[in-house]
Amino acid sequence: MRNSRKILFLLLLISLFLISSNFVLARELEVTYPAAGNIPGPSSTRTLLPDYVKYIFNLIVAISGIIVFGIIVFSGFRYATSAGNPTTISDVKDRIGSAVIGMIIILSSYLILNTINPQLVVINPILSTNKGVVVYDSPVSCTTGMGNPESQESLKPDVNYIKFGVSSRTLESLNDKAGAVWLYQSTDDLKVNLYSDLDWGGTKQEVTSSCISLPSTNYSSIELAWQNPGVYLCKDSAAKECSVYTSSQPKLADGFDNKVVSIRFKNINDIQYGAVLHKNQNYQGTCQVFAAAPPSGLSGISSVTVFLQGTAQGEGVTLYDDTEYQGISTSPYTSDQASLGDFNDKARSITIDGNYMALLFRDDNYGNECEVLRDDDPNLLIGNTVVCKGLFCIGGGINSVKVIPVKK
Ligand SMILES: [Ca+2]
Ligand SMILES: [Ca+2]
Ligand SMILES: [Ca+2]
Repeated sequence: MRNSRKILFLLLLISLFLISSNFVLARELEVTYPAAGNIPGPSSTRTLLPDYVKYIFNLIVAISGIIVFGIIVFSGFRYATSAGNPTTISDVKDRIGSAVIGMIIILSSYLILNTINPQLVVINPILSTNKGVVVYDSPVSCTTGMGNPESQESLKPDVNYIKFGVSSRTLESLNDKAGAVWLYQSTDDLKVNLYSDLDWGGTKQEVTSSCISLPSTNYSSIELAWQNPGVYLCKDSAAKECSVYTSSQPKLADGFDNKVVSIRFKNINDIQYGAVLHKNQNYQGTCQVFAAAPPSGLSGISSVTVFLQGTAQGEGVTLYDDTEYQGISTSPYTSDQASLGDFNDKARSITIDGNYMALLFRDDNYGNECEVLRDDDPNLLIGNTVVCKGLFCIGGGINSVKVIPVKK
């Protein structure tokens, strides 16, 4: 009897989860959103999945909170009127226990989703295709088993090796030794130098072929200078220790979160990169936009929107004080607006006509929470971060806008 009640209650919660998910997703699709959970392609700026998860989660917590509250009130009432009947008391305890367990299950499912999600959405051509170098601590033959460090290891069990995707200030983990270097998956777009001292100091040894066996010299640091076009986010102002981005990433490469101090752009022909650097993961928090390398001094960067610079064309960015492009609208902007004046905090939908990308800011002078939009949005209250309402949102609404010409 008790067990069947528990099962019934869990089933109710699960079906609520499913019903509310479908309900929210359907509503999102109604307002012509891209399909939920789309993995961002090279041209996409936004990852919608975290927004959906957040939205669904909030709804479920609200509904479950009401249910749990209702159960506790009802159980409390039954307890008060039980007149010490042991069956009623144990039944009441049971109900409250089930409600709490249900709540815990919902909260942990969110934690799991939240943990898995960043990995689902991170794709970086360079960082995920395992391009880089393998450095061996003692000389190995370039002809035998070089294509696969694992087989090299089986040939010579005492040889240690480490894979590098970006420069390293130290080869401490190889006891400051490099006996051989093998470049894998990439030869054209990567230049590799070994240095006798830490921090790329002392004498430099260029690695000129895809595999090099070195004399028994000690090396203490390695530089991987990527040549391919993209946005380079670097841990040092000399731009030696960099991760490369050719598409927007809700999370920086391993070891680069909050560690980026400088940015570089490598462009080819008519492709010119630009980047919006966000303080938080998933393109949230404050942001700054760059189309050329600034002096170093960046800090706290956790995600990046990569775009291609374009020429201004089209009407521009228009804001409306109602959803679905209704109500009073601003005149189309083709240049930055440090304050929207009377229109501050009023925008509820946005259209972008032509080759533009819009950066929306919560405060005047491009301050506070920022959000990048490339396309029209009929409802800035759903699935967005910059416009918010309620107790926990101070000054929630757009006060300033940057209008950036991009290639679409
Ligand atoms: Ca950060
Ligand atoms: Ca929206
Ligand atoms: Ca505001």
